[in-house]
Amino acid sequence: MENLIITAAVTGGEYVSSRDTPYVPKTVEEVVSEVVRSVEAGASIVHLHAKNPETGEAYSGDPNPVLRECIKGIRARVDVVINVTTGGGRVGNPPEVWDRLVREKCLLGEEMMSLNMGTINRWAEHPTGEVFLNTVPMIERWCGYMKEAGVKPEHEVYDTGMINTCHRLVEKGIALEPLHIQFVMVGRTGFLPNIKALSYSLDQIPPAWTWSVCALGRNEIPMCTAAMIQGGHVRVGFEDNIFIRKGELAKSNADLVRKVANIARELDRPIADPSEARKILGLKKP
Ligand code: KMH
Ligand code: ZN
Repeated sequence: MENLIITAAVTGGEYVSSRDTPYVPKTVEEVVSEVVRSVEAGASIVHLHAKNPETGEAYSGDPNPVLRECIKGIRARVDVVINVTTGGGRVGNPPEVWDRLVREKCLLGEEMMSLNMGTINRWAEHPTGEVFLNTVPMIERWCGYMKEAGVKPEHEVYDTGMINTCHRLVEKGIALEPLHIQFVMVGRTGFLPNIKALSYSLDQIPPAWTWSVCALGRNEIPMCTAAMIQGGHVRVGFEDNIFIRKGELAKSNADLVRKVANIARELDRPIADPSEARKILGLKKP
């Protein structure tokens, strides 16, 4: 089995703000500190969204200058693979500008970006409304921009049909194999977070593709454990879960990283550092 890649989704993304937990990072400096703590605890990838520095909500407006500042701060302090969201960055930005914002994100010089593989009803309340819009033409264009810029997509798959869309990208020559898939087990409107759904999904992808799992709330740690056992990689962090155990808020993303790292150690699964993660995913350091 490959060493375990732990992704830390530290910012809370677009669903988690200071209303939910006082520990969510809001300012650039807070985001950078959470990244450093998470890397020290075992994360080799960090997934970034831009945040409103007062409220911890999604940044409304052009997220790219904020992301640039976060990246600069992270690069000054720690080596880690940076994965920039393309699913976020829509609050306050009409659909006509999304393409330009994604193109500009490809030029931030980072190694990975999320690529959401289909339209889905929102699984929780969201400021942009009820639908998370990711049409096939959007996916194809954005994958093309990433390919041009040498950025590796993390294909975010929320249900089984989206696996077919991944295969179509390969057939059309838009995505280069081996793909890296993130099974985003949000429940409600997408995959239920259970082992049967995961096993079925694994049967649909070639063995050479790499894959990871994230799940929300109390399902995060059990589904990450299921992934670890089957040779997959994991993602934890405030974007998906703010509790370290029932009724107790995690004080830092690093607590969640440490929790899965400890489980990996108990399972005798070594943890990948950033350079091992780059080898596993075929990344070129920026
Ligand atoms: N918020 C997660 C459930 C993205 O940022 O593009 C999925 C995600 C997607 O992280
Ligand atoms: Zn995200």
